[in-house]
Amino acid sequence: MKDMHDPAPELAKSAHADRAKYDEMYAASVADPDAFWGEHGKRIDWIEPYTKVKNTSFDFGNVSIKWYEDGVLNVAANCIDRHLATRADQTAIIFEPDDPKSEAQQITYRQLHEKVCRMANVLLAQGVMRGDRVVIYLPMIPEAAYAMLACARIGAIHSVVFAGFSPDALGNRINDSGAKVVITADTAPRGGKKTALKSNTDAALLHCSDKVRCLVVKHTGDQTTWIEGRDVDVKAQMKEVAPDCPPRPMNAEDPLFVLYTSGSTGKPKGVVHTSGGYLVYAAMTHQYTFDYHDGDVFWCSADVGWVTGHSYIIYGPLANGATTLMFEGVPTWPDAGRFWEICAKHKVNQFYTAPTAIRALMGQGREWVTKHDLSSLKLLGTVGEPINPEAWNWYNEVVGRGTLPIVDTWWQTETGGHMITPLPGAIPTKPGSATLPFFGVQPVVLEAEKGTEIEGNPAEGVLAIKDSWPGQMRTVWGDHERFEATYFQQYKGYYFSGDGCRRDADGYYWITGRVDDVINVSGHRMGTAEVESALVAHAKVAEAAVVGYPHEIKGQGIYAYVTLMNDVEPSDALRKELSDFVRQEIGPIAKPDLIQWAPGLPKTRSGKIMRRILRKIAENDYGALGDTSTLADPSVVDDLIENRMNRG
Ligand code: 6R9
Repeated sequence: MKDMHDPAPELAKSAHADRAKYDEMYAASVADPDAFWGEHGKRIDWIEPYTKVKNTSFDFGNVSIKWYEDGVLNVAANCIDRHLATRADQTAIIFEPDDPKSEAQQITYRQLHEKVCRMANVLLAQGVMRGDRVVIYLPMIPEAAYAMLACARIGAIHSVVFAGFSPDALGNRINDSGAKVVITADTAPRGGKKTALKSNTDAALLHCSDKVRCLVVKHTGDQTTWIEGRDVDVKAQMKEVAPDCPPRPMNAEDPLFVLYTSGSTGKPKGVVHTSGGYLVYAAMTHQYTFDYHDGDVFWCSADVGWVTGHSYIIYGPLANGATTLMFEGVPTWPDAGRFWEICAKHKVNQFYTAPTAIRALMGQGREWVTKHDLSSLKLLGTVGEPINPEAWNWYNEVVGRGTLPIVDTWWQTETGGHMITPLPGAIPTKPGSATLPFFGVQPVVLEAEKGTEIEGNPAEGVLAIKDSWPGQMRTVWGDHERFEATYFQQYKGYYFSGDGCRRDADGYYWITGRVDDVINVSGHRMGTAEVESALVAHAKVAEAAVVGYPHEIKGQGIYAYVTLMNDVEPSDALRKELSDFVRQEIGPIAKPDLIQWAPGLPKTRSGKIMRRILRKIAENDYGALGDTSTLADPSVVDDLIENRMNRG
């Protein structure tokens, strides 16, 4: 196993950046951010050019982030209209349906323009105005892209909710964002199974204002309930309205979308991204990190319900005039070769996925990969969680023929785009390291307790960022105080990522995972507090504590310690009942993998649950519990160890 992989010399020559260029651009980006981003902001079209570039403050109590603040643009026009003169007949979106026997669709930029305009006119006809929120609860189908871009076109703010989320989770997001409209589909096929999105939406809307309209994409044609006056057949309406809709001029700092993500406290927070800086950053990272060139076919296998889908299926690629692939299905259905079959079929050039998918496919054997012609592939990428070196090496050897560059991209919903990542023609990679910062990004390693910057290498601590970049989130929807408290309070003057990290002797960054109460299940963020509050909402549960534990495929699994009400008998049937309950409250990804009955939880005298201890027991590492002397009742720990669920 090699620990350093150099960029191929041919690639260094043809890539957007080689090492010298990276060094030069990086140095310029941090020496004079105004000049650097002033120049690179020109990569998109402005209706009125900006005269100011950066206006940002990380001072706790006065955090304010503005980029290009007097510029005027339209994001949808940047992703569609400006390409029409040169690439109207080029494919913008390739749609690969769940069922491999159904035909793929190629949607050109001209067709995309018409669909988005029609969808925008449908929204306008429903009374959606600039600044209104639209919740999108759709499968991975072209209509999801049309809906997002239609919102951008008319200045509405979209909030995409992952189709795997439950009615409750959907309802909470509709209410928190104050959405006027929700766009859904009849049913969503995925891996050969169907999710009843419309009936989930019906259930969610029972808890929302009766003014919320429900736009339904008839995707499978399955029968659904229909409420006259509230439900609208989107495809039928799209045929009725005009095929053109002028893009609305928007300020650079007008919100483009709100995306809910888990944090360390109970309620998911609405991460707000605005128009100008976000688009510049998504487009620039897409071009440089993936070394995207005109004519390439780019595939990001994420769901549009996650930030990765926003930035690297929709906004980054389309702003660059790329051909972007949308896949409705899953990597293992009908068989473990599906990803590679699609790469071969559509001659994919750059492929971007998550370590959890790689680990799941690794176990199925290399024939599923090698029987497909993957010669079109030029680059591989990963995102979502730290990639273990075994998975990196398998990806490299089996999929990448030992020669393709792998970009391990560290970033977050909050950051809008890649933050720490190798550039493929410039930076030698090491399996498991996200390597070096993107242009304009100034990472620092802080000493966790004191919050002081650790200078020199190697260093280990928590990862923070010293100054703003254009793709940074601006606020938490409706709660700027929470924004400041979450990211700027603990370490004054920095953006705190919530991740731990180490910087090695070469200055390379290695992300070690979350240091807060967030677990990363298959690359999806789950707040332990969210799962806990779902559990305690069950009538038989008195108390619950949730932690992560190492899981072979998912990266982290969900381990729940549950204290039952006095008169309740524990049983396996009750375990299943509680799991199903969490699934119903939040969605399948939040379902606990292991539930341990806990007669008591380890608490300090002030009543704080000592999660450190619970984590150790869940990791089956109970020999090293550390100091337990502050526990109110140390004997509960012995019981927990004896009845631990993970003995692997
Ligand atoms: C884009 C995305 C963010 C959290 C982040 C970190 C983990 C993402 C990673 C990674 C190690 C990588 N994470 N990429 N850890 N290496 N390349 O995933 O956004 O869903 O908000 O999650 O994911 O812990 O803090 P999001």
